[in-house]
Amino acid sequence: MINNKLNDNKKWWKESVVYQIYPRSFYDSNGDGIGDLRGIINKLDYLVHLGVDVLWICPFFTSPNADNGYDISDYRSIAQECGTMEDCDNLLLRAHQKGLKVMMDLVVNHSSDEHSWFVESCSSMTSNKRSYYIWRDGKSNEPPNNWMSFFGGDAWKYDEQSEQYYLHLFTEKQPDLNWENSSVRREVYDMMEYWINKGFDGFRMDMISLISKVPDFPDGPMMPNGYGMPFPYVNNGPRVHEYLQEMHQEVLSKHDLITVGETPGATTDDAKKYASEAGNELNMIFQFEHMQLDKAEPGKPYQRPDLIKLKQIMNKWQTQLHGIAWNSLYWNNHDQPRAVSRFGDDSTRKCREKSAKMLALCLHMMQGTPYIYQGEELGMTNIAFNSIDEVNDVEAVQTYHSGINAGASPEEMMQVLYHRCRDNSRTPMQWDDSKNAGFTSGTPWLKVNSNYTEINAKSQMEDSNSVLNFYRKLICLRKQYPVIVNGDYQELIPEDERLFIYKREYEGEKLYVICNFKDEKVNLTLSNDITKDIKDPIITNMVIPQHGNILSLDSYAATAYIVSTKYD
Ligand code: ISL
Ligand code: CA
Repeated sequence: MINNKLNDNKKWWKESVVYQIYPRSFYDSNGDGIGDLRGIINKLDYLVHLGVDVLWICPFFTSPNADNGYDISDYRSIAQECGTMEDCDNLLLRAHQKGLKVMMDLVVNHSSDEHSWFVESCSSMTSNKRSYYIWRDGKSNEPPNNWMSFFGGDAWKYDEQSEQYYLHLFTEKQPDLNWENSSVRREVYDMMEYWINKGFDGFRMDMISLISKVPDFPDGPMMPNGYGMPFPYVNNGPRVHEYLQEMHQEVLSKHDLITVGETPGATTDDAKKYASEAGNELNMIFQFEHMQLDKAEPGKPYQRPDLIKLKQIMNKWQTQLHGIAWNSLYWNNHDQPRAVSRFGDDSTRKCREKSAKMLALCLHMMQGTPYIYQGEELGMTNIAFNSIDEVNDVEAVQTYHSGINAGASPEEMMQVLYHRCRDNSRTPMQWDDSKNAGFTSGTPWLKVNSNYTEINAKSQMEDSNSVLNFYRKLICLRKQYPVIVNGDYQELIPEDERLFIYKREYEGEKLYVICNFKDEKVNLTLSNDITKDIKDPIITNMVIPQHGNILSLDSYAATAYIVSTKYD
């Protein structure tokens, strides 16, 4: 009998794999050293070959680039270095012709200070744009409260002319929009419609959990550096769900879109509100818990993510959201270090390739929509910059200087950045082994990782055992086996410090996933039931010898089995 409830919940974005593009670093079509929209068009066949369904393209709108496009000065025009509106139309047309959907980045917690709204807002206290932003009086020559911006320093900037302060949770060139003002919300919804009409199929919503602030702006909990933390008063604020429900009613519900909200600090309970199956806000969110497991502090050895904790987090999200809300699955993005350098092992070529595949398998077999960040499918790694002069990332530069001011040495701070810097994932895409990894014929805006002669798309296309081809296979499997999309989730041996093993089940199909996260051989003794179930793996990153009930798992071994009991 067909289960109507499950059928109702069948959605294309649940069955899709998303590929994230950081346009500046993807492919440069005109030799100015900066990736652009035509560059993406040039590489569409690569993406089709990989098998992904949806592209998420980071911001390419007009911007002074204080934060690489996350500071937008005109929401309806294309940044000159990225191309033209015609390029954008062509990109949508070509992508759609090839069966790809395209989602854009919606950056509306803040705009650029060079946006005409902000310029007008500053121009006079009586301008009708004044309340598009968050202006407050100071307290006896001090800012309105003790908040620190997420990138360091005051979260308030003084404006001499009006003698008031404006709020900026990120850099001072990113003033926060005032969502309390219904005209601001209307502007945002109209702008979304504008891009939907052009053909965009969805939105990744930047820092969307920050759009509603506690109205009286209380001081935040004190941090050792003397600033207060704004987070408790700005994240998941009092009206955030009201706003998103309004956005849903006004815009999202009228179209068949994919939506994902960036929501740092979200718990599974928050996710059930933002991304409930009932569907009156978003399709899914990016949670951050697994991004907080490692620690890089000046002068201290780097602390890798702990597998037990990682498993607990994944387990929690997999089980608690099942049937209630939808997960997004990711190991990295343009703000995070490279997955293989952080959760895997990039110390040798062999370890890198094995562990990159292991991570891919572990994530892609879970329930949720997987996101691949450009270059992850090649096993691209972190980069060791020689000095801060080579770093572009505004957050990293601030971190570096505040570390130095607090007494750390440049070497210690560069070590911290080696593990944390957002530029780790922003180095140019490694297409081939020619100069600049084939990314540009000019001078790349950010240094290319010198390992491109060994890690690049061209050589991996030709090698059936490559990380790239492993990703292709994983994507194919998702289309083949409904258990991957729909199955429930149960973790096996949660107390094991080396292995991550889980089982999923759906309508007579069972899926077993076995991953060795460690650089050591592990003999795994299986129960009789499981031994009976597993025969030929549907995918594996190496040959895994089996003797009776024992699987010999070499370092970073990863394998998955599907058993169908449908016809038993
Ligand atoms: O991921 C982080 C740690 O390195 C965060 O500080 C990150 O910057 C934060 O998650 C915000 O992300 C988003 O909004 C920022 C922008 O700089 C990021 O690139 C974007 O993804 C402000 O728009
Ligand atoms: Ca260019």
